[in-house]
Amino acid sequence: MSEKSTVPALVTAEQRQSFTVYLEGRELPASVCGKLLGEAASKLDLPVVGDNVAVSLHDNGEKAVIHGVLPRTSLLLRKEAATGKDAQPLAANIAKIFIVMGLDESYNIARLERLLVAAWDSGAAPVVVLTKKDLCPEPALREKISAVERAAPGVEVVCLSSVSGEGVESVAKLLGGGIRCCFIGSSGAGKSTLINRLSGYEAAQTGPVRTSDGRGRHTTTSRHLYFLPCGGQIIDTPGIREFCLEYAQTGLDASFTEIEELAKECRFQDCSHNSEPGCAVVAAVGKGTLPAVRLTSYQKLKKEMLHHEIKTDLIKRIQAKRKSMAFSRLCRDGSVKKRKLRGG
Ligand SMILES: Nc1nc2c(ncn2[C@@H]2O[C@H](COP(=O)(O)OP(=O)(O)OP(=O)(O)O)[C@@H](O)[C@H]2O)c(=O)[nH]1
Ligand SMILES: [Mg+2]
Ligand SMILES: [Zn+2]
Repeated sequence: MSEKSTVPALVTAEQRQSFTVYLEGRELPASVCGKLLGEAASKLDLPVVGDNVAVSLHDNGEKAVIHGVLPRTSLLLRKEAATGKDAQPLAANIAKIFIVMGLDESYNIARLERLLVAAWDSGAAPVVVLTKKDLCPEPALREKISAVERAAPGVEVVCLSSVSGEGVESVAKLLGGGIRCCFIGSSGAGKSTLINRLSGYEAAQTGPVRTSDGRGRHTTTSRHLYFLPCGGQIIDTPGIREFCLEYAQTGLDASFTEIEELAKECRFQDCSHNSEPGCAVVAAVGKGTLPAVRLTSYQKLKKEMLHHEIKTDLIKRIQAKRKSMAFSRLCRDGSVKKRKLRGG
């Protein structure tokens, strides 16, 4: 059988099992070949938006079949609640992750801290984008920006209004050089509106927030990559309801660099910064050099992470035990059958 000739393409959209790929200046519908589906050990082996893939062309070049995924430079994963299920890949090969948060009801520091951990963990650099500046007058604006800067040490913070256009140019600048980025954030934060503002036309569908509580209506339902006039690429994602942290120690350390730095001075190497003697982190809170809220957030996320690790490990252990029990049953049944065949 002759081997199919393949060409490189970029995955630009994903809807359940079907994809859209970009090659030679146009977008084509694409599916995944049976071999790739069959050999995939988990979702991580299947294509995701931002992936460079090898495709063969069919139906007079109108359809593509994906045969392989090229190695990734970064991968943003969304961990679902600790059900033991695989993490869901959201976007691949991204240089920066823009965490989009509105300065309206969508403003939430605890959620931002959680998204920062996930972003750092992906291998891409996070940027915080505060939208709806037009809805937040001073002095609340200054206070909100300061709290964000405290929660995101060493991370660039951009403040803008997609309605007036103020500050939008700074996002376009960050996309310079044609880099690929991804927008994440809660529903209604203004991710798709900002993409439209950067595109110069209504590329993405947007929807109003609920008047009762300011929450979004989950307007964007699938991931989609947009090519922008500034040369950059943005992957728009649906609003995230929950983002569970699991095995994200690297991301946690990168998000709380000031605590990691202080922890080097703690008397005990495995100090939990609770009540151990000689704890430099607790001492910094006492002196007022580290805000108490930062330590509380760190402890909360760390506790949650450890809890999920234990729970997931427990699920894995139970699954392994079930498998080994099923295997020994199979062996036992096999020997019974053999004995019967031998007339034993
Ligand atoms: N006043 C104001 N409204 C904005 C701004 N950015 C977005 N909005 C409004 O916020 C609402 C939600 O915007 P979307 O862009 O659909 O939000 P999203 O983050 O894409 O939401 P999902 O697709 O549901 O995840 C829309 O009514 C927008 O017009 C802004 O900078 N200022
Ligand atoms: Mg949207
Ligand atoms: Zn300590």
